[in-house]
Amino acid sequence: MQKDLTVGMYSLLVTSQGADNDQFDEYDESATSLHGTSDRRRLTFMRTMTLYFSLLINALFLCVIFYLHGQVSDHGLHIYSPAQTVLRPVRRKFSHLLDTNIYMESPSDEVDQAWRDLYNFGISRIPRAQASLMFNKSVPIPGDEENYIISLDVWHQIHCLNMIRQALYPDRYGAMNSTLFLVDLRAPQEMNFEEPLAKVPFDHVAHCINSIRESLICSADITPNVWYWDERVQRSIPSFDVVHECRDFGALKEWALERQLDGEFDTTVHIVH
Ligand SMILES: *[C@@H]1O[C@H](CO)[C@@H](O)[C@H](O)[C@H]1NC(C)=O
Ligand SMILES: CC(=O)N[C@H]1CO[C@H](CO)[C@@H](O)[C@@H]1O
Repeated sequence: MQKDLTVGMYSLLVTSQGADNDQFDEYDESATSLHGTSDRRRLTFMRTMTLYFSLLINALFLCVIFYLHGQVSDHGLHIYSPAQTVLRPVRRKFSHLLDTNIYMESPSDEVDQAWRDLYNFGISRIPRAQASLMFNKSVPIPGDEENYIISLDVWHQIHCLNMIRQALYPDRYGAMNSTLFLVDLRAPQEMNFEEPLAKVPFDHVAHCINSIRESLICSADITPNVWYWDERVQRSIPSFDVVHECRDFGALKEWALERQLDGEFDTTVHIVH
């Protein structure tokens, strides 16, 4: 859209410049036949000046277009998030190839807890005024209709990575792939309460792999990884422990903890809003 506009404005400028020159050529021809060489020189001078002036105007317009275009790119598409007020860029060095941490250890209660601590506060309650600014809308909380339910996608993505991690250890966590949703997506009037709940086939691990894939493609981290010369092995080795520009995860966690929805959310109550 923005690009089309830019190209459109640019071609308009180019076209109008062309039209100016055509007009000038016509005038130049008739002037030459009527007057002498001094007039002709003056005309040549004026023609040159007009050309420079035209180029200058075009250059100025291009600067304005690139400036506006740059502004749009810098600020993204403006999809509102209620957590945007705590976004702070931070520098964060990623792990070295041979580093280890608790999230990489083989499963234990401690490891499970460490993973849960990364996301299990992620269901949030936000005021109606903020909810109304969102691109996609959510629903009010039954019994607390001035507030709406949301969850920042970062918590969902980490939960999904944890699901995939757990799928690697079926002895401890069971077969994650066989997780079926015990929800009935039939309309209430079609429900036959004699029958057990319909099981909707839902492959949680496949969903999570797809979700993380979409998230990575969406955020597309362009931090350059580097190679370094290792004297001992006498070759260049790729390295991932470089500094990235990140979002302040601690600030986002604090944001979510302050707004954590406590208690149950009755999903069967429809509030018309
Ligand atoms: C979010 O908005 C998009 C674009 O209008 C729409 O296609 C999608 O269905 C919406 N999702 C939800 C859950 O409302
Ligand atoms: C590897 C594994 O557990 N696969 C199972 C995933 O779920 C389907 C359907 O429930 C089973 O048929 C697979 O054996």
